[in-house]
Amino acid sequence: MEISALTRSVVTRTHAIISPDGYINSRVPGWDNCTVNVIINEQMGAHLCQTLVTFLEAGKLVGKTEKSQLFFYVVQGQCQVTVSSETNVVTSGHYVYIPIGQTYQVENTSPGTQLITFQKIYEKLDGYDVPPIIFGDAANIDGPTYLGDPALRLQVLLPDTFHFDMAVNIFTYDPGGHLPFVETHIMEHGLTYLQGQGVYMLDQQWYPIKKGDSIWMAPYCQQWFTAMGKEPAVYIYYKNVNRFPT
Ligand code: UGY
Ligand code: MN
Repeated sequence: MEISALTRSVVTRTHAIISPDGYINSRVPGWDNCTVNVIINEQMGAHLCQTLVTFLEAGKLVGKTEKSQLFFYVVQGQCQVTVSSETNVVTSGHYVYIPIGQTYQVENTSPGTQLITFQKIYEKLDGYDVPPIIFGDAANIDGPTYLGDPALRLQVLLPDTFHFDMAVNIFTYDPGGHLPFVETHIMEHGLTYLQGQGVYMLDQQWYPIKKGDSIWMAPYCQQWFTAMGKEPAVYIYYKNVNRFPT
């Protein structure tokens, strides 16, 4: 029998590992007939919000972005998304960027459809317009090698321009592939594993990680990862970018 007093989840001042075994559902106004797991939030000390939404029968999201922009990625399933007056059917691997001040509806969802969302309060830059609505498909985004290592591939899902103050990327590591050095940086991360497994080092602590796990890394949390197992390890991650370091 499994011992229910154990978990792989860890929450510290500089990082968190959130494994699905600890999920408790939240109810969010306007997000109906779905489970919402708030994975990362300011209550943790973070400056982003990351959720996992799993639709039940007749699941639906209706809302308006206000101060925060909303990005979501379809992990599995299918739904119809309307942002302002633009409607598209989206499936696994598709993503949607909703800038501030836009109405949105996610409907006609097939039960079991899952979305990962990232929300960040938008910091507008003088001289740059608010970014446009984006419907994208990760299958159409190139994945060049990362820092010249053929075992690592990075897909950048949002345009890298000063209009945007957040990036969302998909990082793929072949088994044995690893970050080339321990990163120590001002940007914060939120991420979820879409596939595979490996070991993450966060502030000198070592954690086994696998598909379905999520990680928060505060600014300056030291980070390094190596992929293990028989298939590539893949995670989708958020990063705050492109603003003056006040
Ligand atoms: O973009 C990044 O900072 C990325 N290389 N970090 C990470 O995957 N932990
Ligand atoms: Mn990093």
